[in-house]
Amino acid sequence: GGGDSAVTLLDYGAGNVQSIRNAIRYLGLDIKEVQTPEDILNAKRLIVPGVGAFAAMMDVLNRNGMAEALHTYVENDRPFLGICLGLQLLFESSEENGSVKGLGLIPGVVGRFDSSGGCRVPHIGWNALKIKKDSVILDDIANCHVYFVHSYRAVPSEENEEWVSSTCNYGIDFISSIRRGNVHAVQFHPEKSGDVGLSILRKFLLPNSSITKKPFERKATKLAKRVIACLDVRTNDNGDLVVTKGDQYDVREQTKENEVRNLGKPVELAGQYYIDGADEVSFLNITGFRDFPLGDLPMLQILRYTSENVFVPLTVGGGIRDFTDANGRYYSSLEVASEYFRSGADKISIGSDAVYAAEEYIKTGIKTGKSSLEQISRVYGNQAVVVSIDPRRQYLTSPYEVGFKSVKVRNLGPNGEEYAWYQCTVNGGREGRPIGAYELAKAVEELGAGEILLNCIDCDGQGKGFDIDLVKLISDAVSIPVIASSGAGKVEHFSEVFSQTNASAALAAGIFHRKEVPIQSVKDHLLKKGIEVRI
Ligand code: 1PR
Repeated sequence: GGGDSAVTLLDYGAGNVQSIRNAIRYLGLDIKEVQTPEDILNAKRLIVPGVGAFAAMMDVLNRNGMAEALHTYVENDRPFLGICLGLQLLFESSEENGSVKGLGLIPGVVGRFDSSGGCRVPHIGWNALKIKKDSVILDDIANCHVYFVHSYRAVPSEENEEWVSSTCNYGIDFISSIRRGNVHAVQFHPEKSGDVGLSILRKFLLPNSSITKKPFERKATKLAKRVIACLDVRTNDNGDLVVTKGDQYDVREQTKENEVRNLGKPVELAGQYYIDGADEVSFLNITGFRDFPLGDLPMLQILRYTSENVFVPLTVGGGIRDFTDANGRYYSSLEVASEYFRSGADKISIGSDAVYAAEEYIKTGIKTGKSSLEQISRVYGNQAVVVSIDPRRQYLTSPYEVGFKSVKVRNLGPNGEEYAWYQCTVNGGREGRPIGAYELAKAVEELGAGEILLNCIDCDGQGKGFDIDLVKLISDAVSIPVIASSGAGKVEHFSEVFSQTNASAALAAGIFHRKEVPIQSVKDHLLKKGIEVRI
């Protein structure tokens, strides 16, 4: 493409740039990819997205002369929109990887959020903006939630005051957007912020467009609790990829044919959940442990199609590990993850392989840097790596019966047991491992996980509520966000998990697939209970 309807995009080879591409195309514009520094200087409008690590980005930009071109472009007040790292690079330096120099256009140093004050790091989720000045692209989105995912931030000061157009509070007030003249940058992800985000992008990309929309009427004040829709995907016996849903991980019907339960088509359902107000959509390729996901091209195809129309974060899991195919070709887990990111995933989720990595780490006390978890988080950042835990409750009469962390349970076991530990499993719950959910959670946090997706085999598909004992145990053990999963049956289960534990998000599958409880009614209920959610 070219001409006036083209926007220039700088892809320096890290993170999920696919999401921003999809949003630009959705708004009807062509994308011109930056190949040389001249492409930057000649751009009519330039977008610099950013997910990944600061040092890796600056390294690439400095080596190929792009940093200098960017400096000139911004200094000349040309139309610019930086996103996330694309905002951070304008500052003097970042502490992300030691101390690394940025472009130095805005006074200030990008530092890490402090988790000691009770805020979980990374800052993941939908938070509210405090608009500081007229910023054109943010006009009419005051009081809206927008999606953040980052561990580093710049803070407002007297020196950078003239740049700051909005701040956001997460433990401290940090800079959520800047604007001076034609130069804009945002710390959040407009491409993942639903209709609000698309409206921000539209204002930057199509400043003269005459689409007048009525302003959003919302009441955001702080980080919202997230409601996530999960799609367990697998091939059925006819070879079609379907959304399925198990009872305690058994996804087959209790009929003579014993067929895999089919609850719908993945792309269609994900699109519907986005429209219904899901804050995030997760795909779990539940047979990924035995089928190689890159051989499973339909899964990549599902991601591609879904991400074209779904502008909230997409997570994909299943089968992320090193693999050697039938021809002896070796694929690293990093290659598998990269393929998922390229196809439109914003986060990847690791199950079985993280259990092995944690066991090894606990045994040796050494971080080898070689596990899939460590490798992927080093390249894509912690915030892009979720660890999915599949624990099974094991009752105990005494907490000293095992060497794993146990809890006093609210509901006694079948033989009146008062305690339980939560045994981790691999391969979709098929094999129990000698490690507890508590030990695993702490180990994977140290190895670089940015978030925990906490399932519970006992509760899965039962509709009797989340396992509060388990969610409390894990969300109190780590300082990364925890997603409570398994067992949601009615709206009250969501307020229960948010009021009784420190979960940051709650995930459900069956009730949404069977249309028993609409996402909107979950949110209405949470609002009524005084729990902030994104509307
Ligand atoms: O081990 O890295 O290949 O990842 C496999 C992934 O697939 C893991 O995230 C694992 O949780 C998931 N998985 C494997 N087998 C199953 C199964 O059901 N047989 N599904 C499975 C996990 C749990 C949630 C479910 C919630 C909510 N399903 O995804 O959506 O329990 O359900 P509900 O609201 O209906 O109760 P790897």
